[in-house]
Amino acid sequence: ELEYPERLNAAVELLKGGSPDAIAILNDHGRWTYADLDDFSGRIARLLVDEHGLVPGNRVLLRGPNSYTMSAAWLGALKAGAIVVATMPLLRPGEIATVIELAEVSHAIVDSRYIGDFRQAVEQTHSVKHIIKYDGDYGRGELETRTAALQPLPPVDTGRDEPALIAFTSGTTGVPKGCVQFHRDILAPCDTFAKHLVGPKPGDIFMTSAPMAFTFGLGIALIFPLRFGAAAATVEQATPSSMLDAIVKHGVTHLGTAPTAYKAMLSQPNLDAALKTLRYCISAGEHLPEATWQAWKSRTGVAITDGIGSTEMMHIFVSAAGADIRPGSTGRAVPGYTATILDGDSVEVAEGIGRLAIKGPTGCRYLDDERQLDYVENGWNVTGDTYRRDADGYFWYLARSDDMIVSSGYNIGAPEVENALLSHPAVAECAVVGVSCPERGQKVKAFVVPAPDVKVSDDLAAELQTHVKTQIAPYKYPREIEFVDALPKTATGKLRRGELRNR
Ligand code: 3SK
Repeated sequence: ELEYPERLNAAVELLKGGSPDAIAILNDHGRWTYADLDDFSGRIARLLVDEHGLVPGNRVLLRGPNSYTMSAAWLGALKAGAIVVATMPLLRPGEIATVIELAEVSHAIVDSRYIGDFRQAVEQTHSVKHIIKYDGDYGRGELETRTAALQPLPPVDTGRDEPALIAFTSGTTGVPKGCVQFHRDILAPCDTFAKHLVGPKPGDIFMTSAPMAFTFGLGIALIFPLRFGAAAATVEQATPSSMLDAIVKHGVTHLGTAPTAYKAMLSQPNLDAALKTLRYCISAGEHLPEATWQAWKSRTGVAITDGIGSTEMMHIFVSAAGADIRPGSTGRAVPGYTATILDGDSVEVAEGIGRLAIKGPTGCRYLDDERQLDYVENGWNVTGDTYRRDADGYFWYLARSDDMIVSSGYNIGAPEVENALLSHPAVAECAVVGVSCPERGQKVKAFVVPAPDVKVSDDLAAELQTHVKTQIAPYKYPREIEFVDALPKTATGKLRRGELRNR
């Protein structure tokens, strides 16, 4: 049982994790202590409240890559009593507009390099009244200059059961779902997964390729290191090579990224240099193939801690570390969580195959969305993954239970790609599925029925791919397109997606 006081502000608790003069965040632009982060986040809170009329419960959208300023804005919004709505940097205007509408965003703090898409989204919506720009970590933006002379705001007295974060996850129906996380939910993954499986301590330096808008990234880039007095190195453009360079440059000890990135890093020339400091690796976001785990272990000596989590549950709930690892298995329930397997009738299966279901200190709380009834069954959070549990309580991944495509760690809802394709005049009908792919785990494949009189060609396929990239985040585009005369349907007209997947 995790016990938190009734009055709790997660930002305040996190900033207590390290001594004031210890480094909290570092990157190519500088190194900042816990005292710096406390001070800057307090001044941001002051700006929001005194000059932008923010009142507790207002939603503050954050937009930009991981950085010191983004971290300070995240903590500052919480100190001001606001609810953070972080957005994945790759989202397109239409997708940002949906988030703004669903979360009823009133204030936004946006990296100036991402302002164009954001302004287009604001034009399509009505709630955003205050936009404050910042300038990466160069320190020259409006946020930095306007806060320079302000006194930090004393943090607002929030409750442990009051919302602190709305984290969005793509939905299978194409409409994203906002997962509401309370102040206590921000601390819970620190005090379960991070405490028991990772054990961060002062002097450790964490780094991730995942944006803070993805709760996996938030854990590694901010809340885990802060809770335990460690530091986070931030990278803006995380490619396998740039991550390894950053590990060398900043002395990173703990890395969190997706299986595809671990695989890609194995063939980078700068891997050896990174191994001088790197000693703890966390993988999540998609299934870690045993071959990748073995290859990484034999090349680097580091046993990757694999884990499965969800945006709904805030972070990882099944995992194993060190001597507990059984290669190929995701692990066991993280201390504090209970994990089980449910059969089709929602009955628990002691050993065997079924839907992975979880109970614990965090749980799904969708923002006004009836899909809550699909995720929570008799108090169990049903993740949508099919697993096998063995006699020792280890969970072995088999497949996604729904139509979500997981490609290179990104969750991609098939219907949102279909919607984007259908907005092109050459497409009459289409269906999108995930097909197995050695590099990405799964890749997005589209079956397209062309509109009458449209000639199919490789050029048309390329045009459709480009079109999708302009409609939704580019990583969601179909890497393979097959033109077909008709789609397989049931007697009642429902698409037989399974048949397409198996083609
Ligand atoms: O995909 C995962 O396994 C995950 C892990 C931590 C936090 C969020 C997610 C979706």
